[in-house]
Amino acid sequence: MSNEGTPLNSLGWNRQGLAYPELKENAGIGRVVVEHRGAYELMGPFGSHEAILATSSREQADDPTDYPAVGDWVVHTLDPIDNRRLGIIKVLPRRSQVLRRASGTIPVPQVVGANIDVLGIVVSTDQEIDEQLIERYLVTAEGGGVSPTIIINKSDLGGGEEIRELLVRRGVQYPILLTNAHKSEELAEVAQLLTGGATLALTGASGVGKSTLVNQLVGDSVLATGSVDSDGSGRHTTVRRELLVAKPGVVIDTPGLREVQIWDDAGLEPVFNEIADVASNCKFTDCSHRDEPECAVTAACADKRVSEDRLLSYLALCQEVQELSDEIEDYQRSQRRRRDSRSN
Ligand SMILES: Nc1nc2c(ncn2[C@@H]2O[C@H](COP(=O)(O)OP(=O)(O)O)[C@@H](O)[C@H]2O)c(=O)[nH]1
Ligand SMILES: [Mg+2]
Repeated sequence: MSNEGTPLNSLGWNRQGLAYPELKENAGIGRVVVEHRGAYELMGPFGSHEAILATSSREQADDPTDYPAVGDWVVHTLDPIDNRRLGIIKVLPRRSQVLRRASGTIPVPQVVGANIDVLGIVVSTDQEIDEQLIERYLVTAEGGGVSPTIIINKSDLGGGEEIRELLVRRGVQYPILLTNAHKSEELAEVAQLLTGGATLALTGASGVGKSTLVNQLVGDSVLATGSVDSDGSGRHTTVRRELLVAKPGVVIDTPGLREVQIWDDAGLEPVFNEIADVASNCKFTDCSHRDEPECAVTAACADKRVSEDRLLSYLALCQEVQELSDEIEDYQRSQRRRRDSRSN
């Protein structure tokens, strides 16, 4: 592992809005560039290092979101704590995060990316466009305080403008960029997203061109491209890092973002604001916009002020959130029961 230090500002520290904390001797600050099974790789002024949680921070982590994630700023020891790896003492407060439901049967959240300014939702002209999936990503971004931008890649193959029109006509109200990832001179608008040390995370289906985009932004072929398995396995990659310096900012190509089950409803209102606006006129404040009388949303849908596709997408996500919150409640109840029976 290279031990050349990277200045904090090259990693986007200036965007974090944190005063440099007072550190004990023998401690430093780094950014998490990849996480694998409870071990982390950090980059910072002290070089690139593998790190694990120090006991103190393990004890303080009582929620899955307390653990470090790619993009986090952490305070770490300067010396190994297990002969090999540095210890992560503390995760610094996040300015934003991308949350999803962790895979597995237990309903718990997982931070797949932290301190992200822009989520680039990448689609490509040679793949079917899934508007509902795009909306799911938009909700995920908004819910975590991240600004989304839709990137329609492979515009050189044609059909990009049509996809843009489709999304605009549908009612998607976010910036949409057309790109050809093979031509760095056509990526000025994407490069613009890195202004001022911003962190741009890219998400989207396999094969849309995320790694090609990252390589162009970094200015080096650091990530393998081509027909990669959805989990990126079985391929040689030149780096294992997910977070890369792309002056003046930072880019993240996070496999964990490729599947998102939304964790909460925070992002629904901003993404579907035309529905939220009308919904305030429904007769019932808890109207589900399905079959209640005097529902302003179904009325708006009937006279085409709200698109039916958008409403269906919105209702599907609402239902998903509802089911998740029921599941969380069940889970917490069973945990309480288990605790009670143990203490009796
Ligand atoms: N024509 C065209 N091909 C592209 C473009 N961007 C990426 N590709 C190709 O699409 C394939 C998948 O790209 P890759 O970056 O690995 O996609 P990822 O799975 O999203 O990371 C590769 O063969 C790239 O060369 C583009 O803008 N135009
Ligand atoms: Mg890739």
